[in-house]
Amino acid sequence: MQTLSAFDSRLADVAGVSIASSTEIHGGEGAGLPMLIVENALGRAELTLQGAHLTSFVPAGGRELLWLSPKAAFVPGKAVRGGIPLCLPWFGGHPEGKPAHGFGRNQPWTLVGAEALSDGTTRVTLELLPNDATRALWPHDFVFRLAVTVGSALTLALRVEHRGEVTVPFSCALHTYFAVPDVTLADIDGLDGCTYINTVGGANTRHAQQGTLRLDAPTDRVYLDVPAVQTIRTAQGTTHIESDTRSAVVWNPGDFALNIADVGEAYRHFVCVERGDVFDDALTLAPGDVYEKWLTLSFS
Ligand code: TA6
Repeated sequence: MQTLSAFDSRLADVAGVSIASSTEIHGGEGAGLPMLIVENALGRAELTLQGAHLTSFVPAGGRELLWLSPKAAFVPGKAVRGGIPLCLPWFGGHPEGKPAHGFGRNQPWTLVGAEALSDGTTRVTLELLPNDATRALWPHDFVFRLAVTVGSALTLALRVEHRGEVTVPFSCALHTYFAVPDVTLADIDGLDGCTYINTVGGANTRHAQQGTLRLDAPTDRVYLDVPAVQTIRTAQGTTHIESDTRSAVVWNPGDFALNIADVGEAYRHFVCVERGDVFDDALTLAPGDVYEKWLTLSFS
């Protein structure tokens, strides 16, 4: 299992970021995964070092914004179900049958920075560098970095530096699972007029979104060239999603989830609104290119 080096622990101590195993926090068997807990007067977040994967964010005095499956397993090499998996360096299926959503979410990232900022927020920075497993899937040098800033809002700033020698296709998404009391009663705004690709059951049809989106059946849609802000409104309040990425993917498997071992009936309690650059909004990275995008989540 991945462990925190003495250097990692020192960084965490300096910033008042604590370290725990997923078994201590979420139960389960075995050693679990190492986690960071980032807490200040404005908010609290949890993440696994594996995948630099947020699993919880609660603004002070507020409610949990992220959905974590009650069946989530914290196992090395397997993406945790819920929270914010990072899908990169490709989103969705791979033409050569490589693992869906890339390898970023399955790899052990390293804590490289932790600081308490003057505005009361706390920032931790994690990094992934190439290793044998990534080279087997993607034979290119790179530096992936994720800076996570925890306050009354949660901001994820992703930086991808392509250090390889050839131009490569690149797509990515911050695959956020939002906690909602009932997915069929959540109003999603900020997509009106956008073109979307319906991919349910392997379909690939294009449509235009009209008005507010409500999910009453299995949904898997890629919205292209979206506005910066989307909202999810429920009886509990409104979640705000803001990003400088171009795409938004809206996913809930509905009762298909009964065939997904780590979701099941719990599908009723989340909706994924994922910001990223995917499908028509995907790009290529030339040697030396740097891709930098951010996502901010808040609640009112
Ligand atoms: O983002 C939507 C999606 O690509 C769906 O098609 C669905 O498969 C989902 O992601 C979850 O993928 P995962 O590999 O985490 O089971």
